[in-house]
Amino acid sequence: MNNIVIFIILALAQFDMPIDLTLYLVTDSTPNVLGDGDLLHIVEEAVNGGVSIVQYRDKHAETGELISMATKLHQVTQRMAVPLLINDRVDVALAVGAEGVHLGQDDMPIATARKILGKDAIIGITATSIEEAQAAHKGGADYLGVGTVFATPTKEDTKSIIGTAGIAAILQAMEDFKLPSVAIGGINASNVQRVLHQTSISARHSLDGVAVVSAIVAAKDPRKAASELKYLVQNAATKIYPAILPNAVAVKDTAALIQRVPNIVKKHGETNPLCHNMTNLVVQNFAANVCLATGSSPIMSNNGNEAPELAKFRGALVINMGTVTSDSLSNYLIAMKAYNAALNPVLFDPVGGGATTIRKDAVKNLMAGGFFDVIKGNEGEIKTVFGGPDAKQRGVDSGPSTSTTQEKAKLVTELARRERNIILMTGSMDFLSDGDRTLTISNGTPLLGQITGSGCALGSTIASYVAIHREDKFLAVLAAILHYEIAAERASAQKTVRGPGTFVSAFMDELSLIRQESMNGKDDWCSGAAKIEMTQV
Ligand code: 3NM
Repeated sequence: MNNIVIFIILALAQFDMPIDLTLYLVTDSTPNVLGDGDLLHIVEEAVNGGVSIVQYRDKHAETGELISMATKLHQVTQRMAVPLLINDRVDVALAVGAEGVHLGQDDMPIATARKILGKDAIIGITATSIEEAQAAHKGGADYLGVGTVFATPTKEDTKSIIGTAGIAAILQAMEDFKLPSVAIGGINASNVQRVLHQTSISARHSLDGVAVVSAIVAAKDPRKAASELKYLVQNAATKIYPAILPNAVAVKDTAALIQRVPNIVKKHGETNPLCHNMTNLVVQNFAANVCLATGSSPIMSNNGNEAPELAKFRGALVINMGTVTSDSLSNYLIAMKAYNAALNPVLFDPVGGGATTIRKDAVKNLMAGGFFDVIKGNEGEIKTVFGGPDAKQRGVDSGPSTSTTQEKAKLVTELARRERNIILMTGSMDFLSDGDRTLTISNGTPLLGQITGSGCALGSTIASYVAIHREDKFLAVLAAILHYEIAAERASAQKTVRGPGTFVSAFMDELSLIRQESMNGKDDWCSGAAKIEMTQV
């Protein structure tokens, strides 16, 4: 057999295999993305770097031009044994013998395209909603392009930005008839692993890959960009921001959880982690003192540009939206990216998140801009993060609750499952969930509600605990809460405490004493006082 025949057999065999969506390149010939680059060369480099499937997308070229470029691209992709799909144009795909097409919701119906292209052609469909995804499956699509994940300058007329939560909802709805799926919109090397983590409902229901335009086409070195993205996609399977490490056991028994807490408090005191606070002006002093008393090393810096350097330490970042200003958001985003990239934990306290349009938008932008290991807030704030009709809030306080215990437990559990992180909803009873375990915690004292910043300083305490106990972040958060709330109980029980003023100083002392007791191997401060209960959702 000569080489050409061997090559054709290999190429045909390749397309009988399941479609490999790991790294899906969509081309763009507009000056904003392609610049003065040579598309043919870029595609060749990208495939060499690891792109597994290519879609030729050009919304402006005339038919003749499309056929000419598609023919050249097809020669490249055939040589490299990856499929070439044509965006929208079934006629062009047919003319050049491409392996298939990618169709939008307003393009030719799948059945018609199938009739024209035949049963072996690859037909992909763009889906923005569960309904569109289900219709595509019914119509016989071979894969889905789901999005738009994040707003992107590459395509400004997208139907809707659905975020990682929207992608996860589509994947979940397709549970029974899994169609290979790839996400698109604003994906690049800095967020691809988070996208894969947050959309992966389970091993069975996760994305098969990601589709990118500018992250490769506009890259200085498309081969390097593709190879880096491929590596990140393939290694995201190890779950980059897990709530619990694979070798750790998710302890569910409350007595066993309580038993583990003093040791974690000890470890926290011994490790003295950095706690980087981007917090509001009202609580900076109080939060810094709480950090010192509990055993972390505080830095209060709202300048995002300091974060890349600070993120090199194995500490944690707190983003507390308490006094959000016009330039806060960009600083938060820079800092969050730095901590995400260093795989150090980030805690989000969406203070007053539902109170104004500016804060609601800030919550949305931050949720799209990075990964939060822990989101902590009162009921109003957690409802804002969850979204939907209940997301209203007056001021920064939660206001009277209208939800039952079961409803609150369900809210935190669903949000933790959706965001694939830890959710803490504070109140007279706290609700803590990692999506698998949901606890209520009834420690604390009403005096905590009479001093400013007690919730914010709890956020700082939690963040530094997560930094030192990454193997089970849920347990780390529980340890921080118990340290904090039992200290408050002990302070409030003292004879010298007559109100909020004397409470603050006694509270600082008790935070420090509990740390010292734990470092001396004592655990009775916790075992006799912790009031936690596991809730079934
Ligand atoms: N389709 P980038 S978003 C081609 O949502 C395309 O269906 C989208 O470009 C959709 O990777 C998009 O540069 C552009 O953000 C994606």
